[in-house]
Order: sequence, then C-alpha cells, then structure tokens
Amino acid sequence: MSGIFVTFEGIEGCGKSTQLLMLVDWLRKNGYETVATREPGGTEMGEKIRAILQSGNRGDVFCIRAEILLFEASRAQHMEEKILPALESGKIVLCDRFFDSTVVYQGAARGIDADIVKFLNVFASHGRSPDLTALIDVDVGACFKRIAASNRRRDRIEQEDAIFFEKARNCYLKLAEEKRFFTVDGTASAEIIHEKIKDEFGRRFF
Ligand code: Z5A
Repeated sequence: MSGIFVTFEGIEGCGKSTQLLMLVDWLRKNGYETVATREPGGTEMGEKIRAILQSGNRGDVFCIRAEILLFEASRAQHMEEKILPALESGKIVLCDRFFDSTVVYQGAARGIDADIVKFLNVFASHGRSPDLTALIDVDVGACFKRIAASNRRRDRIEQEDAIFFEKARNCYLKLAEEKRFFTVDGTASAEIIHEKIKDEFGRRFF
C-alpha cells in the first residue's frame, strides 16, 4: 500500500509550519497514521546538516555548490531513512519544505542552472514527487514583518534581502501552475487557511 506525501512550501514566515501542525493534528484525530517531518533535517544526520546550513551569517564563505549539495545530502538521507519507508507502510507523510525549496532558493534565487537543480532533486528524492504541495503565499513585506515580530534570530539564509525573497516567491508562483500544487492566500487567518487545505486534501485523497 502506498501512503500519501504532502509538502508545505512558501517563503520564510508564510505560516507553513503552523499549517503543517494543524493538518497533522486533524489527521491524527481522525485516526490516520501521520509522520510530520521537515527539510533540511528530519533524520539525525539531516538535523546536523541543517545546523551547518543555518549557522553563521549572510555572506559567510559558503559556496553555492556546497550549499545545494548539503540540502540534497539531507534529502537523500531523509528519503531513504524516513519518508520512503513511511510511504511504503501506507502512512501519510507531511513535510515542511521539500525539493521545490531547492528549485526556488538555490535555482531561482541563487542562480544555479535549473537542469542541474532538477537532476540533483530527482537523484536525492529517488524520483518520488509529493502527491500534493500546499503553497502558502504571502508577500515578502508581510513575511519580514512576521519574522521581525517573532523576535528570533534570523538564520544565514533568512538574512538575505527582499530581492532574494521576491525571486523565490515569483518562482513559487510559477511552479504552482502545476496540478500538484494547491495555492492558498497566507494572509487569511490560520483557521481559514487550515479549512482550505483540509478541504483540498479531502477532495484529492478521500
Ligand atoms: N532551504 C533552501 O534554501 N533549500 C532547500 O532545499 C530547503 C530549504 C529544503 C530553512 O527553512 C531554510 O532553508 C529556509 C529555506 C532554506 N530559509 N529561508 N528563508 P525553514 O522552513 O526551517 O524556515 P523558514 O522558511 O524560515 O520558515 P519559518 O520561519 O519556520 O516560518 P513558517 O514555517 O513559514 O511560518 P510559521 O513558523 O508557521 O509562522 C511564522 C510566524 O507567523 C509565527 O509567528 C506565526 O505565529 C505567524 N503566523 C502563522 N500563520 C499566520 C497567519 N495566518 N496570520 C498571521 N500570522 C501567522
């Protein structure tokens, strides 16, 4: 039996982690075996890679080829150790970011060639795409305000400027033309967004 693979995407502070947790909660209350995970990370090795990727500051010596390979290394381990086994046992896997983040951040925003990004994404993910990707769309200014209001340290990538995140958002909106995506206006309340994602999930899978 094959499970269901759902990913959550959007620029920083769009509310995807909030939505993932709300959907997990709803699925578990309804008796579905659900795995909640994230990228980079999700495994012991992946979380170590995450710490490397997020440490330091914008502009630190960190070449973009090394950066993309670290994201893909985390993904390869994540797929083999956690996501594929869970899907093979029929579970629902909800993942906070997946390979679309690489297309958007390392491809569109950092400028790595799209074919190289695609090749590395397919290799690391064993060619498995999400069944549904929820894109929580919020404009860059609103996301920056949310992050500032949360008073937490901005990690190395979050310290990039608005132009970087505009490129990322535009790329997400283009990717979202694919049928796999469901785009939701992230400026609505968390409850309204949750209702919309829940309805779409039900429409596609139940
Ligand atoms: N990255 C990459 O470059 N390449 C890759 O391949 C991958 C990742 C996989 C880690 O991401 C970084 O890695 C990320 C991209 C890069 N860097 N950047 N940018 P992450 O997912 O761990 O971190 P993040 O993208 O910065 O997200 P976040 O800070 O965790 O935010 P979020 O998950 O989108 O939102 P949230 O935590 O649910 O909510 C943020 C705040 O908004 C919080 O105060 C909430 O209470 C509030 N919130 C949530 N929903 C709402 C609504 N509806 N209205 C108002 N306020 C809300």
